[in-house]
Amino acid sequence: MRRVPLLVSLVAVALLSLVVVGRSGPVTLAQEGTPTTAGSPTAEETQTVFVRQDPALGTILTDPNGMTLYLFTKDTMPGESTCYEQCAQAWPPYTATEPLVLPRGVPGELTTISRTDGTTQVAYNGIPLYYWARDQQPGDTTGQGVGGVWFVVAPGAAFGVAASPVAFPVASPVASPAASPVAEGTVEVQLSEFTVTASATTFTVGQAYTFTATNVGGFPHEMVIEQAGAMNEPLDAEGQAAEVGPLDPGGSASVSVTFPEPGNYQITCHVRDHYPRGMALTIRVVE
Ligand SMILES: [Cu+2]
Repeated sequence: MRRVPLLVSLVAVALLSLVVVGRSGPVTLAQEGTPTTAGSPTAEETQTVFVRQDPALGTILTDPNGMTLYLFTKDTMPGESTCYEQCAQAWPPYTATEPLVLPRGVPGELTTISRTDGTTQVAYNGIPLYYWARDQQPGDTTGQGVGGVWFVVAPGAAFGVAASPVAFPVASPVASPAASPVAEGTVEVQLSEFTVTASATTFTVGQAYTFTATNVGGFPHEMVIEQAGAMNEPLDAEGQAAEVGPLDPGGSASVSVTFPEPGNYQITCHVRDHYPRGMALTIRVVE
């Protein structure tokens, strides 16, 4: 009589253990890499540079807020900056403190440069990284080509390699056309490892669009539509969050969005560390 409840509880404990084990090691997550430890800062917050898809320029490096980072072709020694005083006012060095972390899967290394004012500038593969003072929002790339010596930086870029036209070693499977404003209608979004592409990237304020996301990759992905540089703060879409998913591979879902004001927005996936790894496509909304 007494042994029955004991057996039952043992079985219950065994089942509970199975559930816990099953939760800690789903196959899809294990294949993708080390899971983020609960309670630690999220992977999105611990990367020094982020990878972003720009409709016109392709895959580029930004700071964690989504502000574009540039290289200066007059920096001729790896790991040394020649941009000071007036130059550094227009092109502020990207400074950060250790530890410097590259998103997983992004080739190369980050190092530091000790500037003469004591600040620490970040270099990628020896390339000193800068902001452009006239970029106002995350996703702006107005510094590209200025003076013929300032250019965005692609993941995998090597020091001293001609930067224009920009080559993108981490290529998107499908190019995102830099479209003019589109009419009201459906926008096809493709999610994969680790890019977001869309059939249109320029939109009009106040128009209703239906964004249909399809997961063409091999891992679960979601689609979040938000202000450029936001960290998983979806827009309001008719009283609901402008997000769908996570979608299993092959899955598809839609959300309707009306952009409230002009500016830069982004289509992202915030599953795990997909956002800093490149699942962020800048889109632009105009009057
Ligand atoms: Cu994803």
